[in-house]
Amino acid sequence: MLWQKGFCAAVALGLVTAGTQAAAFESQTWRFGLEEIEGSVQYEYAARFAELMDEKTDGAVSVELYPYGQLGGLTDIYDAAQSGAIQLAFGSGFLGGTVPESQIFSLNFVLTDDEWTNTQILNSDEFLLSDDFQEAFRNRDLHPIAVVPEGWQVWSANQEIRTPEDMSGLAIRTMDNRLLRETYQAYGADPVTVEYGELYSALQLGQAEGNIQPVFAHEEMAFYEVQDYLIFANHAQFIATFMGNRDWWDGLDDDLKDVVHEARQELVEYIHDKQQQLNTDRLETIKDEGSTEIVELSDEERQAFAEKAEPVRDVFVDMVGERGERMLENLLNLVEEHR
Ligand code: 6CS
Repeated sequence: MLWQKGFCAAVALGLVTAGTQAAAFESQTWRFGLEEIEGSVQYEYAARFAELMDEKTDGAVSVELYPYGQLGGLTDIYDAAQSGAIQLAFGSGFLGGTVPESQIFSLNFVLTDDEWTNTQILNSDEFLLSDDFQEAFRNRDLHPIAVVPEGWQVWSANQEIRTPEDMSGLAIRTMDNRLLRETYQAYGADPVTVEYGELYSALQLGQAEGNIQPVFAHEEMAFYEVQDYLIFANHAQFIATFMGNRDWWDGLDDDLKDVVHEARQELVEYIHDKQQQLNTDRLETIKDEGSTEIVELSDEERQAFAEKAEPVRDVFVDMVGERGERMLENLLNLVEEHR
């Protein structure tokens, strides 16, 4: 069953009162590596998580945030989480090399057209707590705690894109995973991989001709300044997984694990509202600046991309095997139930 908005937070708050009354927690510091800079969706999530942990443990648990750049590049963050050098991290597109099954979030035209419905499906017990999803991370020394959609992915380019033909040969930058490269090749593009922190100059110098980000990132990383068009196809949401080091997680007291689960439940609605607000506000900033053309694809135009994206589901299954196949089947069934 999907939650009504407001209901999940209320339930979680009820649990908080019951869950934290008796427990006294040992003083500890958790380091949290982010793939994004201060002011981003991941930063807002982590900052609220830190506040909640502080409140719920009477100050015993302190969460330190390490925004993008402080721990090195993206894969350095995942390495640090796998080794236990940091306890917590976000992982999204670049995580495909570490947790191949996480590329399920890179598939296009799989979820519904409603962001709140998708957020609930991805955080439901049936998906998040399924053995297959949990094992995909746990077999790589990580433990998935929550799934965080950060807004619709939006293309940018120096030309209008309405059809796959318009994308032909475009050196569009994708995050480093095979699924994304296969998807954009299926659209006819010629994808290139660039680290997040090097992307502005790659776009400026023409080494990359197009980009794929949620609006807040196009704005806060200033990518839109070196691209002429923002193109809304609502083909996928940007999705990150909030995860911990597996052995660290397994070593936590059950009371503390319960507190983390209470926090993650409260954060489902909090971050959904926050990401929508950030993406809406930052689109206004881009529009006010006045140098970017906004293009919205019609349902018919989207359909042409959806048809090309469908066979890439088989690539995902070939790449990640039976566990991935079951994960995709599970996700498609949940989407079908809630569409
Ligand atoms: O495109 C990227 O590499 C990055 N974009 C966002 C919005 N978050 C993290 C990710 O690595």
